[in-house]
Amino acid sequence: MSDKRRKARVQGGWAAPTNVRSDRDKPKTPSVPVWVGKNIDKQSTTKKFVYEHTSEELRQKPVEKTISKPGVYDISTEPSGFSRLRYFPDFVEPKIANQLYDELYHGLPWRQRSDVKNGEKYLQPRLTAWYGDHPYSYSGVTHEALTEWHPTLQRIKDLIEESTGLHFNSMLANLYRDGHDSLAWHSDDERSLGPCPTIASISFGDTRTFQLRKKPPLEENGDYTYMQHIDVPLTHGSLLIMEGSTQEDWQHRIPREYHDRSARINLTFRVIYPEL
Ligand SMILES: O=C(O)CCC(=O)C(=O)O
Repeated sequence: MSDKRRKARVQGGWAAPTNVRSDRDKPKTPSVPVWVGKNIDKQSTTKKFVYEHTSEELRQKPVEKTISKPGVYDISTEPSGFSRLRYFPDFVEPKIANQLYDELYHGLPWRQRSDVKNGEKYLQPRLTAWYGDHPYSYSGVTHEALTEWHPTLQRIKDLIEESTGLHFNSMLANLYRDGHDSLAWHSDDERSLGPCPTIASISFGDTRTFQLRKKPPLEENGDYTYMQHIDVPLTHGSLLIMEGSTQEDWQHRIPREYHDRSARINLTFRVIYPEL
């Protein structure tokens, strides 16, 4: 019998149940169990490897939400009160929205302004115009306001005020020339806006995603990883109203896009209290 076949028979013999094996079937060569000398039947003295999840790994990021339907959304109720969004995607019908977009695009004195970050001045990645009775300061820069409301702005302001019962005395206009233009994370929480400001934001032109993220509690040391994020695709003619603690408890931004986008205009109507 060849070596190979003998080995095969011996192995087959080990595989058979021991109680039915006759003497004849016993392996002819004395064989040593393969585990002898390998200590696998002895209690291990070393600690067995046990995979332990850290509390960090078990934390789940909250599922990102998207708001695209009309409605009133209470996005959080703490710590400082409720934060509420009201969304009206079809606030201005498309034909009128086209006309308003053209008038704003060609009629406002758009300029690229600077912000200051960590002591350095840099050009904002968008164009702006500021209207109202008072100057406005944010990101370390004070912007003089145009006090003479452009007729198209006055028309839009009237429309929003009549529909909502709210009143505004200031407005920041942003023109995002294409998908590369953006607005960084921030809150509209300047002192001059007072506590819990209500801000009405109307959009014309290409849809851009307005993103919100909940501010983390102190113990998170500014880490937003596990905080709730909400996307609101702001469409042509849509109106979004931010109320309550939205500025205190959330940040928002318009991120840069990696797909082609055409221009978009956004107007945010606010109330400025110069005495604050
Ligand atoms: O463009 C937008 O929709 C957001 C504008 C905004 O956040 C702001 O003007 O503070």
